Amino acid sequence: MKIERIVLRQIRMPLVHFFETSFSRTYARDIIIIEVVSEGLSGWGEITAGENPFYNEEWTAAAWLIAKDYVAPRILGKELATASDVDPLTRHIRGHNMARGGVEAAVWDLQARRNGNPLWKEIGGGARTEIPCGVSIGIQDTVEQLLEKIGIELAAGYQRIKMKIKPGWDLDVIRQVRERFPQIRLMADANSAYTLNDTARLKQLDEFYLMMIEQPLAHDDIIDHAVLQAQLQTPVCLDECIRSEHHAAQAIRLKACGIMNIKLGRVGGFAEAKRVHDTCAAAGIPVWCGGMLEAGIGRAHNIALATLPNFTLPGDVSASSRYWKRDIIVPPVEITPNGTIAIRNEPGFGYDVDHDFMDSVTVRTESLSPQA
Ligand code: OSB
Ligand code: MG
Repeated sequence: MKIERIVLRQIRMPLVHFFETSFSRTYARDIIIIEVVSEGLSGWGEITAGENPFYNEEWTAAAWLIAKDYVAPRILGKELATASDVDPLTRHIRGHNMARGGVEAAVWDLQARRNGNPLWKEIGGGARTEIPCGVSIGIQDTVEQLLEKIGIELAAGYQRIKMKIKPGWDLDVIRQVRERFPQIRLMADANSAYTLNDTARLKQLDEFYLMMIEQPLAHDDIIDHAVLQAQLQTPVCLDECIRSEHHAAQAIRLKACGIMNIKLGRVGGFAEAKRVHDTCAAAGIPVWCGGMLEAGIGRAHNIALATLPNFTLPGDVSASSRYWKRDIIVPPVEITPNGTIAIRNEPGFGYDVDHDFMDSVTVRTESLSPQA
């Protein structure tokens, strides 16, 4: 497979509701969509970087430059035996996994279409025909608003609730959620808002029998998480600090977590996501698929990823309508009354790109060809 052209496209879409984490509040997303073209077929990917370098070091404007100046030139015009070749060809770019991963995922989608396979099959998934879904609910202006949102998502069928926490929006709020919803599968995501100095406070979480506490400590830390996990009953789940299979193996060796969140972009694409998955599976660490407020293409890639066997816990992949008035794919991603997303059998990522709508929200494009 020879990639003849790569088209970068930036879209801008307002979120239906703002999304607030311990690091920022987002009202609208600027997302880079990747199209890779070969022999009349297109494969599609999405770069999952945020608008600001606050979740990790990547952001839309920088990801555009990395994709254009470093990732694309390393694969354009090369004869690729398989989509697995993209990862080693771009690996010596330090960091910028989301920019690398968006292009890598597009090549997997292209390969799936060439072979007439659904993407989940192409990556070796297919362990389930429906993926279990949870929702991630941001920090709200009031606890009453949070309780109301949780009620709505539970009524829709979602299997677990993740609430964002930070100092000042933690124990008291979780206590009120637990009083109103004593039985639900509940977890909290701190996005690196605490340090080991907060250990006594974090230990108080144990009384709420949470499924897990996600990335309580620094974004680039594994060691302190191991120190914390030894003192908590609540399982620690790692997100930000796991950027590779190597990190996953180190976290497991140090007993830094009981659960891992895998994000396709954060680890640089499907090849590395599968290696993280396999390492966790071998160690008996369950994983789930995280989200980055993706538009439909990234969302569909996450659904394919979550069909690998060790994705046994409900992930953060939920219906398009929770984020967008209209998505860039048709049909939009929907959930069943059981809180699952049914996988699709069409070749590639399984949905159609809504080209007219995507064009209407596009703010810039650039078409790249092999250098002479
Ligand atoms: O930490 O999982 C996270 C969104 C943006 C950045 C980081 C995170 C999140 C989410 C939302 O929790 C997941 C989603 O609904 O896409
Ligand atoms: Mg997280």
